[in-house]
Amino acid sequence: MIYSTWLSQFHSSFIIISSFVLYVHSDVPRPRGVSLSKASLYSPTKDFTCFDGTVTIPFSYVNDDYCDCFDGSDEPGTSACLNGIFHCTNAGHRPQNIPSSRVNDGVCDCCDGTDEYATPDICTDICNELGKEARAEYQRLAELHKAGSHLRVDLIERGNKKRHEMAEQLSQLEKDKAEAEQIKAEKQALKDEIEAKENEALKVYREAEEKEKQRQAEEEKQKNVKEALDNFDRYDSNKDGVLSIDEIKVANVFDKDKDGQVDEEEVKYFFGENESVDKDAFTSVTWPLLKPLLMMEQGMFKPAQDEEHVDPDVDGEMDDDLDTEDTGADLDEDHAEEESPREFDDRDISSHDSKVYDDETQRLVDEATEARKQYTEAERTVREIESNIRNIQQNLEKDYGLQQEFATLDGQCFEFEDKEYVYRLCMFQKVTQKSKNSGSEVGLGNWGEWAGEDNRYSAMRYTNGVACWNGPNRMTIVNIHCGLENKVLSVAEPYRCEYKMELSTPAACDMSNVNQDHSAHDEL
Ligand code: MAN
Repeated sequence: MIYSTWLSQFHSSFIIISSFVLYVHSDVPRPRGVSLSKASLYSPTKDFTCFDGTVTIPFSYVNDDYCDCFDGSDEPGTSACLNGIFHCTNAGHRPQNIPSSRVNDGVCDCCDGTDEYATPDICTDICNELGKEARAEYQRLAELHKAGSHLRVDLIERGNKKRHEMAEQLSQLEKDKAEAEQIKAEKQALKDEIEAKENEALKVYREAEEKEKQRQAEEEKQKNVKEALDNFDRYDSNKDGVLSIDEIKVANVFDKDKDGQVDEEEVKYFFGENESVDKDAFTSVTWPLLKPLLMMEQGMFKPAQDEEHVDPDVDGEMDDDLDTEDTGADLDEDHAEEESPREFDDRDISSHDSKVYDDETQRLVDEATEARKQYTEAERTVREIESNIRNIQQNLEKDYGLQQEFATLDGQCFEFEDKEYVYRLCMFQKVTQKSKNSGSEVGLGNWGEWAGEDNRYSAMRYTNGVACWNGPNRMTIVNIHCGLENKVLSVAEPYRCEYKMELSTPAACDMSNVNQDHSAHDEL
């Protein structure tokens, strides 16, 4: 109540003329800015109720340049309401709705100029001209779509056939897969059975191998002890069975840092916390530390540790330390043995070929090898079939248009060249850009989805291309137009690393799209 009282006071203070200015172009009288379809809602003999139903006002308040309705419906012909809509009839061309804020703003928005009624001189009615052009364009499009739709029918037929074939292939592959899995299971059973026998037969050899290893390890140990003791005797000059600090001070090999003397640190290194070592301590503590140094001096061993710990400089004195032919020979032999392959060192059954087994074992090994081979092949066959199934399923899941009109285009590639690049669009796969200078190829996106606004099949989106330097991943929108051939018409990069392609294809020649435009046109 308060609101309407306030309203009537407000309105009474204006001399309102504009609300009575009716748009007389049409047979149906209606306020300025009102479309034919809404004319009945504005009756001069009744109060006006805003479209949202919230307020009812005297009809004289309509188009009085004061906004009464929240939805702007009382001011279709003025710019008083921020959310108002001004309708221009545009006789001779298409009617148009514009935001009422553009009314009398000095810019001709409607081709009939009615939006600038306050200064009628600034706009000329160009609707007939525009209408003529639009009709000619419509005609051209209609003819193009008509011609293209024959090709489209063919694409639809082929697309459906392709889909049908894919479905058939899929069911065949499902059968093949079941068979292949059966074969794989059989081969596995065969392999397991033969491998069990093979394992049994090889057990003897493995045990022998194990024993041989232990024997060799023992032999090695003994050799090492002997070597240690031989060396102990070399340095134990007074032959008292104990190696003292004085005794090692004269042997240059203990001068680990090669500074010309065996100092305390070196003694500690070789003797632990002791003043001397007996044969046992020498074998277990000193010898493992000393042996690598001797080997190094012989050029047989290079430790993996830091270079700093290794002084490769071997002088004459060092040679003196090693002049016992026995020691050198021992080390040589040792080294040679390290390198030589051991008879049963390899537990990998497949490499048992080079080994000598008794005939029965060899037969089992051969049989098992063959069974393993056959199983691996059966396994590979299953994997291949599964991969084919996945590919077909992925294709079957793809949206190739309401009538499969885009199906045959899948995988077809079209190129476009500009000054710098060769662009390549592989339908439903990816878009690339190849520099003419460097020849390097950059991915501009992989098939993502249909992205048209009114008609989803009017644009494709390819996403997740190569990342733009300091920016997002490259992406491409492909706008699809009706055309008699499949062709990339143009490529642009409106924003950095965002590409726009125009593609013509008969798959998009659909008369119903043109007819939609035409029906809008008919509203005239
Ligand atoms: C390349 C091309 C261009 C792109 C720049 C962005 O030169 O992919 O299209 O704009 O990289 O750094």
